Amino acid sequence: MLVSSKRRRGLVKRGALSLLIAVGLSGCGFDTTQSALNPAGTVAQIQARMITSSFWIMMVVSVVVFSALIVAIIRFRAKPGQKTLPPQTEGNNRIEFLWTVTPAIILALMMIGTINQSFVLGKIYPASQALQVDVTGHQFWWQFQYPSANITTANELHIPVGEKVELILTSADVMHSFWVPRLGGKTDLIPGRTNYMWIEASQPGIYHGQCAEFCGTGHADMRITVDAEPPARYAVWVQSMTHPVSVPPKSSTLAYQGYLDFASAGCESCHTIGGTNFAGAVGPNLTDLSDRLMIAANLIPNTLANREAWIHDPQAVKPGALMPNLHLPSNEVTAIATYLGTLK
Ligand SMILES: [Cu+2]
Repeated sequence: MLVSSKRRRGLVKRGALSLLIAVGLSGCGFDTTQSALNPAGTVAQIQARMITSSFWIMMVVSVVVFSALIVAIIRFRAKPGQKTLPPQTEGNNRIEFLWTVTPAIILALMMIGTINQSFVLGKIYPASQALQVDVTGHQFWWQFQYPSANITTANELHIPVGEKVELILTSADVMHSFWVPRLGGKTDLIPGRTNYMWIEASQPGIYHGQCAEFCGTGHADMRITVDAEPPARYAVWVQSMTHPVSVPPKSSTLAYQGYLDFASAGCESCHTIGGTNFAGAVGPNLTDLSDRLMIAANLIPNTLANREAWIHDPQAVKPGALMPNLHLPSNEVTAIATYLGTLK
């Protein structure tokens, strides 16, 4: 059938468009902010190298196998009029030997590489060799504690660039999994058990991650931000966490009112704020909150309006959030949100 060139062009265009939509729908994008193939740290680099080298070895194997298959299909297909079977070669010792030994050698080489790297990645670094951070998974947020500096924070992990960080992982409730793809693979946080993983950022930046083990309604909104900073900036952060400015002066009327409301509304029974006597241990530690980029486990930017929305009705912002709706009047909500914005 003849197809006019106009019609052909139309078909090509429609075909290209369908392909584009198919790629889009399959989630196949070019966003590499959470890609294990875009490593930004030693561990992730080792893992990405293992992924790509196995991929290319398998590609070579596939090309060889499929080429042989295609050649066999074309060259040895039945000729027209051919009635008898071609010469049968089963039991050819040389070929049997070759296709048993070759894959065994390839797999053995890959196994040696993998086992070798498993020891590198599985090493547990003591405090003398790496910054230690205790990570506790909660429904649905992350707690980070730095025993050496006596710091507790939530959801945003600060680390110095170029330094090994040993993460000591456990859970306060159900299973979670710590996953920041550009810094390293996943490790589970299991109640009653301690797991270890180390990371080392090779360049400063903000690295995103999320819980990778279904842990309840808020699982998809249980996000992690890692802020990898040059050592001098990291030291400034440590300083601000260990010397927090947490009680607003009485002259800053609204913030001071928020400070009072924080206690009277009962927020302090769940939250700690360093530098005050608010010492609740159920919810995230809010010390230095104004320095955080995001709130609600990195779900929404840390703005006054978002803090108000969150305090006003946490479940509306993040379904499944365990912070109760205290039904506070809006003037109290605004005062508390303003106060939280002053925590440095
Ligand atoms: Cu989780």
